[in-house]
Amino acid sequence: MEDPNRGLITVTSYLLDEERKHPTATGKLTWILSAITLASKYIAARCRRARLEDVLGSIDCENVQGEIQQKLDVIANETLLKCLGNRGGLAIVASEENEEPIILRSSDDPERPYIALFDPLDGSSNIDVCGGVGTIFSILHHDRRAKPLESAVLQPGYRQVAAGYVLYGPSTILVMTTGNGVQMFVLDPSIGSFLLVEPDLKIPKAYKSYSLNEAYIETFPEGYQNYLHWAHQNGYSGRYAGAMVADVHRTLIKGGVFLYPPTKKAPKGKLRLMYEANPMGMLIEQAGGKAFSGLERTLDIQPEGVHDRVSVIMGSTEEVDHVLAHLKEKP
Ligand code: P6P
Repeated sequence: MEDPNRGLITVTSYLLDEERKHPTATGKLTWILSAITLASKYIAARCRRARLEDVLGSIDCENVQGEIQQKLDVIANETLLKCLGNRGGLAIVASEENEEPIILRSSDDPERPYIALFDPLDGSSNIDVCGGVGTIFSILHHDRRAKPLESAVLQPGYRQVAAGYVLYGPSTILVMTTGNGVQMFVLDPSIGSFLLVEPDLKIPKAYKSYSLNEAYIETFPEGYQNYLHWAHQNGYSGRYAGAMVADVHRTLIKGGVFLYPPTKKAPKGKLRLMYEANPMGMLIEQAGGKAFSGLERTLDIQPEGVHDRVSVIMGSTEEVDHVLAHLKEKP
C-alpha cells in the first residue's frame, strides 16, 4: 500500500520533524531555511512572468564579479536580502551580488548564531532564452570571535550546517541537506507549498555523461583534455545547460560528472567557492558522490575571500575518479 503520507510532507513539516530530533535545536535554522523557501517562491513567480513583465535583460551595470547584472538578478538578490534580513538567527549575509558581507546585528549577539551565503540567481543569462536558472544557498555557524567580523564567513565547506538550491525550470525544485542526507521537494503552485518527493536522494555511482563547456577545451590543462579524449573513445555523451544549478541537478538525478576546469580566462576556475562549489559539493557528497577542485576535495579548501573562485569536478564517484585518474597522470 502506498505511504499515506506520500506527497503531504511540506518542507516546513520536514524541517520541524528534523528539528525535533535535536533536543538542543532552537528553531533558528528552520526559520532561516523557511525564509529562503519563501524568497524562492517569489523569485519563481517573477521568473515565470519575466517576459510578460519586461524584467528580461540587463540593467546595464556590472556586479562585483564584473558580470552584467540582469534585472532578475537584482530582484532575486533584493528578495533574499529582504526575507532573510528580518529573520532572527542570522548575524551575517553574503551574496554574489554584494561586494562585502552584510552585518545584520552586532557581532556578539548570541541570538544570531548563523551566517547565510547565496547566489541569488545562478545562470541568469539563461533567463532571456527560458533556460534553467537557480538560487544556491549555504549556511554556516557564526564565529563571534572573528576579527574583523566579516572574516567569520571564511570557513571551509566541510563546516557548512546546511546547503541547497532551487531550480526554476518546468517545475520549481528545492534540493537541500542539513547534513542528514539529501531531500528533494517540488513546489505545488496550486497550494504554494514545496512537497517532499525524494526523502533520501542518492546519486548513481556511474553514468557515461559529462557536463562542461567544451568550447574552452584548448585552454584546459592537459589532464582534462586527456580525460575528454578518453571519454570520447568510451561512449560518453555530453550535456551542458550553461547554468550550474541545471547541470548539477541533472548530474545528481541521472549521474555523470559536472566540470568547470581552469581556463586561460579563469585560471583558478570560474565558479565561486563559498556560494556555488561548497553548497553543491555538500549536496553531492551527502548524496554519495564526490566534489573536487583539481586534486583537492572542494570542501577542504580554506577560503581567502568571500568571492574566491575554484575549478569544479563533481558527480558520481566512479565518474569523478575517471577525471582524477587523468589529472594525476598530467596535473
Ligand atoms: P560558461 C553562469 O554564468 C555560471 O556562473 C554557472 O552557473 C555556469 O555553470 C557557468 O557560469 C557557465 O560558464 O563559461 O560556460 O558560460
